[in-house]
Amino acid sequence: LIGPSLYVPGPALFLVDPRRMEIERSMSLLQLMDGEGLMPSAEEEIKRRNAIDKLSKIVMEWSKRVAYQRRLPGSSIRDVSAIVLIYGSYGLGVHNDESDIDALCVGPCFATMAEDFFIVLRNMLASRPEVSDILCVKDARIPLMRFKFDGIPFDLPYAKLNAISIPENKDLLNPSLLTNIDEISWRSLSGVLANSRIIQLVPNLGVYQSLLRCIKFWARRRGIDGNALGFLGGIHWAVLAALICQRQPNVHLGALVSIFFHTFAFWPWPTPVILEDMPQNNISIQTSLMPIQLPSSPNDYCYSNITRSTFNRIRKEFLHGHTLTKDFLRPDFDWKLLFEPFSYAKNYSRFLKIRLSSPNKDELGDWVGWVKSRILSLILMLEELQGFCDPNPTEYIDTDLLEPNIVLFWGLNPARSNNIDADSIKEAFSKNIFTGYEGPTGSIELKVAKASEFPKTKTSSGSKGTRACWRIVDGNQQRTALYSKHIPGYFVGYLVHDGNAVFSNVAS
Ligand code: 3AT
Ligand code: MN
Ligand code: MN
Repeated sequence: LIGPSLYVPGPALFLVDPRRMEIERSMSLLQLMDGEGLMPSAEEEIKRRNAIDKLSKIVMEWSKRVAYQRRLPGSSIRDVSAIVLIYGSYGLGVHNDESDIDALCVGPCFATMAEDFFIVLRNMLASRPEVSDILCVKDARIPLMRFKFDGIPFDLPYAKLNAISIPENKDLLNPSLLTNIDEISWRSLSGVLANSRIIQLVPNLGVYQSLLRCIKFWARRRGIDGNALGFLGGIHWAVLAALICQRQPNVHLGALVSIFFHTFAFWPWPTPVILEDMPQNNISIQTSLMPIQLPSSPNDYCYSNITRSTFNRIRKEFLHGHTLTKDFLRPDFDWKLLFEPFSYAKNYSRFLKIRLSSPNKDELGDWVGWVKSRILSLILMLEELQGFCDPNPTEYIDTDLLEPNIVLFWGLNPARSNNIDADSIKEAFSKNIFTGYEGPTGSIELKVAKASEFPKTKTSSGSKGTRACWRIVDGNQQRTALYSKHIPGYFVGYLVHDGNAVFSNVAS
């Protein structure tokens, strides 16, 4: 295996029955995780199982309906089938009550993505009372439908196999079925294949699941989870955790966590993280700062959006995690410190506050989804202009605003460089990062905010300090919302309205 040498605990660790201590530490970690609600509740599990069953039935019915529309003979229609395969965190058994369910719809050769999946199946889903908030993400690397089923968020991509009837789960990985598949279907299948490969590669599934749960919890608390904003996503954490389990088959959870941080604190990036060795000449050229092999196609890497800034943030967190866990057998050791939430207010003096709102609740989701798809461009641009830009993956609701809204915060600059102003944001607009939205009205406001304005909780913007003068300009009318308190600073307002976009820069 490529990478740094294996972790060998120093002799000090063996002074007092280290094995018993290790077991004790592992138990206390599991207890802490349990107390944090990281394991799904039995009730929620049943709800999820039911939703998956119902979705499977709908997808099966859909395949028959499409076969009928295609005028397949009745005898063939009997054989036609489509199935749903679960992958992602749910498929690995590391989900909690808040995770989405990643379900792949696998359909027959005649059911097209553009028409049958995105129109026929979409409409079938939309007509069900269990389904809400359907969103079709068509031009992504992996196109998918996103919706809630019985309130549970689903991601549903589509793969088309070269067959009329799709066999149940276990036969699907049969190579003969996986020939002559189009590029997008192949990409969509990769998640399912990656999961089954990981499960084959780890020596003890239960221990692996606990380690991965723990690492994902840590990553969420430290604000470095999520591919969309340039951090590491579920698949990346899954591979990193698998590597540690693979290398240390006989080690308890507590020690694995410590080894995890030791390993990645000193990992010589861009040396790739590889679970399965492949003939070197086959591996594609790595373009990421943190290349991580994709388990389903060992010649490839997990798709990554890591930027210079997120790369540094993640590495700092690995190092911090290592500092906290290297002496995990110490008598006064406490796991709690590891999961302490990252303090944005302490680490940055100013933020970029991005507030998205819509007069109509039903339209907010589309608008937020669209803006988020452009956010990476904004991050890269700000990084270019300012040297770095650290996104915060947590979203907030501004309870002061009457319209449905969502607030995103970015750490802009630590105390050493205080001179970031609205000009860089203005530049973002001049580069048209936020133009081209074709949905209904939505507005976006960007403001450089002070650390004291940073919200304390996820669901409220900490209204005490945040009241400011917001001005929204849409070309024809100016709407100024005045609140009781003023905070000096710059504000750039921007409203997308029927394709007309204007921005203004107001010093309040
Ligand atoms: P969560 O518990 O949902 O946060 P997850 O592992 O389920 O973690 P996602 O829902 O984001 O993560 O993604 C579901 C799967 O989609 C995981 C992986 O098989 C595939 N996938 C996601 N992002 C990538 C990527 N960047 N490269 C390759 N595969 C990916
Ligand atoms: Mn998921
Ligand atoms: Mn997902």
